[in-house]
Amino acid sequence: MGLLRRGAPRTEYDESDLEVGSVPDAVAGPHAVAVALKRAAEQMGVVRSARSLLKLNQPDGYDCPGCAWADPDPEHRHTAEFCENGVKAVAEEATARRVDRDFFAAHPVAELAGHSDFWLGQQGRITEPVVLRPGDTHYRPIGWDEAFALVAEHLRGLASPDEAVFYTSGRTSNEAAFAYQLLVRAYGTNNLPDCSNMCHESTSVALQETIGAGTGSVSLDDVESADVIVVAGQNPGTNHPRMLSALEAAKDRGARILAINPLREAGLTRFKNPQRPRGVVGPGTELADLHLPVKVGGDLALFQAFGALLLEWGAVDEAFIEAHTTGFASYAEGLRSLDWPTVHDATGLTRDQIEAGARLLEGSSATVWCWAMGITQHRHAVATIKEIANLALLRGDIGKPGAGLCPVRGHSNVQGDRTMGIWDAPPPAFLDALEAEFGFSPPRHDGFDTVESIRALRDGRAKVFVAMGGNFVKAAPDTHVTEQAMRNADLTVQASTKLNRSHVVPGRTALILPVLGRSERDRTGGREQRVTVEDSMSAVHTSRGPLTPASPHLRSEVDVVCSLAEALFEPGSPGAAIPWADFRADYGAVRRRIARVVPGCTDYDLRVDQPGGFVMPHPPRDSRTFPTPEQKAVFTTSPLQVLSVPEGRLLLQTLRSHDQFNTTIYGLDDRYRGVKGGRRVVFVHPEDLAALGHAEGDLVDLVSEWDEEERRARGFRVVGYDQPRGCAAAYYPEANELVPLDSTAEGSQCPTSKGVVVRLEAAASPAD
Ligand SMILES: Nc1nc2c(c(=O)[nH]1)N[C@H]1C(S)=C(S)[C@@H](COP(=O)(O)OP(=O)(O)OC[C@H]3O[C@@H](n4cnc5c(=O)[nH]c(N)nc54)[C@H](O)[C@@H]3O)O[C@H]1N2
Ligand SMILES: Nc1nc2c(c(=O)[nH]1)N[C@H]1C(S)=C(S)[C@@H](COP(=O)(O)OP(=O)(O)OC[C@H]3O[C@@H](n4cnc5c(=O)[nH]c(N)nc54)[C@H](O)[C@@H]3O)O[C@H]1N2
Ligand SMILES: [Mo]
Repeated sequence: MGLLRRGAPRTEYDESDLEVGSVPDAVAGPHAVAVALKRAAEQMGVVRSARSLLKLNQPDGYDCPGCAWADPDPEHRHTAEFCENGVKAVAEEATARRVDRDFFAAHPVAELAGHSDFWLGQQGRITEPVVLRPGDTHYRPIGWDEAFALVAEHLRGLASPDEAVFYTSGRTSNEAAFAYQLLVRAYGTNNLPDCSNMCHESTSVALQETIGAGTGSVSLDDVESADVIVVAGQNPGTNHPRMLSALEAAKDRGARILAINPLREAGLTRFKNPQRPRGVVGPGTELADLHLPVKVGGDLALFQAFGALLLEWGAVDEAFIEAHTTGFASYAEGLRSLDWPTVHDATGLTRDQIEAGARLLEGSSATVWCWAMGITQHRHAVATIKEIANLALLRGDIGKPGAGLCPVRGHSNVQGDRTMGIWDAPPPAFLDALEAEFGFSPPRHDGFDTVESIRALRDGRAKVFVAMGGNFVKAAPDTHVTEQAMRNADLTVQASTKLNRSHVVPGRTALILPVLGRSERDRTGGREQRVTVEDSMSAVHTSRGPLTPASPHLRSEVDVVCSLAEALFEPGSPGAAIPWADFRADYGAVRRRIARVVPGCTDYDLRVDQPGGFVMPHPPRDSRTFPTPEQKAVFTTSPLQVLSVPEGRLLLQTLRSHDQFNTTIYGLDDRYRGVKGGRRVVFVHPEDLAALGHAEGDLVDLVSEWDEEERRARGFRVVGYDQPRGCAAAYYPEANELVPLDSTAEGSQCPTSKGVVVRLEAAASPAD
């Protein structure tokens, strides 16, 4: 370690360094942690690394800014309660590199726009507010008060509050999220799109309809004590590495794991736990007992087939069905006529493979269903998740120890943000509670979600775009359309920690407001502040960063919201009556309002301080009560849909490499898939390659075909990779330009990032 120095930012990468090797058969282990610690020391220095990592995910520390996987009980936490990718997330945020006024003076925006996302992110933390005015070539420093006045002036000048859009990325704390939605609704709109519109929205819609609650029904204990755990459309080895420890604990107790994934993801097949001696020297734990390599988009058919077999075998919990559900008869009726040839066509699986999966479920005394983006980002995602709910209901697997629904969320606080009211379609009861508490009439019509916001900006129906974190331009689908939409805006405002693509695709006027990150001490109002977050299993707890902020000019997100509100609301207006100064001075004042407005948050300010926090109520989990209109859990019937792909085309999914957090690129290696030194690759089955007249290593353009439109992403290297025939994979966000804005999930409007019809064409030139 002593030899490691804080390196200079790495420069542009060159895809000619790309190497493709073999896929490892085990993940994690000491090597992974060593890689991560080296990165941390490079970015932060050794002392800052140690100080920050020892507080990560500890009861008196801060919540990891990586994924939303739950923490063990305080007494079961390790001193080092983090994973390789958590260390990378902290290193990225706590880096010692800085983007200051000299940096902006040296680099015109046009030049910055020519750099890769990797390069932009590597430049360091933004240190003071900057503005790009119409006609200017460079961002220039601006004072905080002047910045707030500028935003307020734009917002007040709009013909309607619905001409402004307020995006949130799921890292925002509960306090900031609550204050933000309050500001936006007091201003007069529900235009609160968030990253979950591109993520688990399909889950929220499906679960709300079937069990009456949009969140999962399990605790970490349930996962660890399950008999069978299904992991569908999720790559935990990369995206939720701490989940592997829970899977390992479950296996130690005899659980079996069913992996459903077109790819044989390394994390699911073998795991070496760096926390345990056996993981360091031994062979590790074999995780998945059965892997079903389903075709991309084939899960709806697979889950219907599971249902049909379980019904045929009489493997159903009749007492549960009778007491707690409705709609069973028509569900069972629908499955009796299941069209098996279509099932095989859709799944690419044989009857034997499907039966093997169903036998696992049949023999299980308690099943936990985990899923993520491989399920939610398809045209028929909502229907697919409703089938997961059907299977759980069929087996009585809700509200029972060791069983339940476990949508594995992405961003560390995406679930909390929704609980706090970051929602373009808020439930009327939430608006009633806001109205009663704050005495203004919130808008009652739904706002714009992510896709609708892009359309509105594109068409001139929205003119101001404000982002509380995230990288909207790069995360959203249809990159060229989204970029044009953003450039159409009169004003774009980004509250950010690091530079990203959204800063270099500005509106006519653009502001960057640099904020504190999760790892930093927050002394807003002259006192030590803490914030709260909610994890994927509805546990709410506090988070307090240990590090000195990257710059003395940074403000907290709560401060930014409150200060903007003070600049925006004219004296005498309902928004001005809200005590923004009190909120900023003491976040406890926000928490006391949360307690009175948000269901399940009684005594919030007291309960979050219990060790490990508290768990949000969840009627299906807690008491098998289902707050649907029928007051029962609802079996649903959905038509069997198959994603058909014309001859000579492939169905492309866009996924994450092991070296990124969403649009933040940490490095260029996807170790678990054998890729080194590059990201513009497309994974295709070797026989499909031969059939399509391409060879490994060829340079191709990916051309997406949708509704008679074509979109082209240039210069991808072909990598032969085992997966069902007819499927392909490329990395997000490089492939986002292929995802059509109007291609969305039915019922949730989530972009279909995992189901894009493409053809490969020999590339005329390398990537532009
Ligand atoms: N290190 C790291 N951690 C992260 C993130 C990150 O970028 N980096 N992102 C965070 C966020 S916001 C999220 S939402 C989560 C995402 O976590 P994941 O959902 O695991 O992320 P993806 O890489 O999109 O992986 C999707 C998986 O689904 C599979 N898949 C694709 N299509 C299908 C299909 O049709 N059926 C089935 N059964 N499987 C399919 C893919 O092969 C892949 O294994 O991770 C969070 N954690
Ligand atoms: N094709 C395709 N597209 C996808 C997906 C996919 O699988 N395929 N996945 C989708 C999913 S699941 C998601 S969740 C979205 C993600 O969409 P976003 O949440 O918008 O994207 P991120 O890349 O997570 O945002 C990173 C930026 O957040 C800022 N940031 C980091 N920490 C903080 C903080 O503490 N405060 C503030 N204010 N800013 C901070 C930094 O400036 C950083 O550059 O992308 C979606 N897009
Ligand atoms: Mo996500």
